Amino acid sequence: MTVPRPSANTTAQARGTLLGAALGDALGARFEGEDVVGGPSLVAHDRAAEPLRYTDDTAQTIVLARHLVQRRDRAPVDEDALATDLARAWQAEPWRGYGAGSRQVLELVAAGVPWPEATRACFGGHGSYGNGAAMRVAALALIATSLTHAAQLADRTAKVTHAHQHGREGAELQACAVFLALHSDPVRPLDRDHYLDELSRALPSTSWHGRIDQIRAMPPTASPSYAASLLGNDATAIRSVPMALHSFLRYPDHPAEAIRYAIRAGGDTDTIASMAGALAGARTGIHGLPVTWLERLENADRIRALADRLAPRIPRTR
Ligand code: R7I
Ligand code: MG
Ligand code: MG
Repeated sequence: MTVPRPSANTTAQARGTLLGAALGDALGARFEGEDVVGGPSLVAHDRAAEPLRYTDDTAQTIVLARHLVQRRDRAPVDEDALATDLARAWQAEPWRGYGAGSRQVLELVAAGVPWPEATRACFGGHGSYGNGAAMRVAALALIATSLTHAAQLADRTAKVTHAHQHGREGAELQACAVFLALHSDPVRPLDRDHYLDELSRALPSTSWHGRIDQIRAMPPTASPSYAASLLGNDATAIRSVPMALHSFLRYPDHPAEAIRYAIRAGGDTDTIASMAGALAGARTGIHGLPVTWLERLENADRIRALADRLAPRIPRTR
């Protein structure tokens, strides 16, 4: 098979996607769990010189990106292998701040329990509806050939840790949202209504349509805390992916502003900012990300190298 040569644009966008996700995570990590994040403490953190260390969000994003690179021409997702890869990553770095449900699932998988069984062992047997599957999904958007494909791949990667329908659909929504951002025309202003219409159509489940309508109805000047009061800002998928989407739609051409807005909403700051960063970074490419942040980011070279391996697989749509 001939591997298409990446254009400067696809390389920049692949880098923007993965590094945008990592930057949001690493910047937001310091504030995870705080109700409200004040401007001054965010500015101080933003301008500090210390390294930006990422959390489980990026650790798992890297696992998935590496999985896609390693599988190359084969079916892009192998659920058993992905579950094992995620469990190994958790074993290697259990201190990255994993959610309680994911920790439990990955511990069982590491002990040899098949993932379909392990995922049902938590939260009373119905599985997790946390945002852990959504937060790691960005790389899938780089190789997806359509919105439907993005949603299908997302579901296959989500279910190895998140059995609950909402945990899986959150991943579908985020993968589709990154796909649309990646393939949006960077020269024209993003058409917010059209973008949300496409997302509504892409998701077979109607349980998210109400959330998408809430994003659509959000006043353009909504403060981060007001938006969080309507859309949520916790570690469940249904109360975090919409907030990330809204943060991106506030600043579709300014990843740093989208990330800052998401963090100022408080709550699950690393994860919401990571998802917002992936969305905005996919649209602007790496050139939209602040160099001063990239210089401080842990393992930035490794993440960039993974993006470069996936860039040739971004389908040309324009
Ligand atoms: O989804 P998951 O990996 O969590 C990701 C979060 C992100 O914020 C990361 O940055 C990291 O901090 O963790 O892990 P889960 O524990 O499965 O889900 C996250 C949270 O959602 C849980 O800890 C619960 O608070 C909540 N949750 C549920 N609560 C009640 N019943 C998820 N599923 C349920 C449920 O079924
Ligand atoms: Mg985290
Ligand atoms: Mg988090």
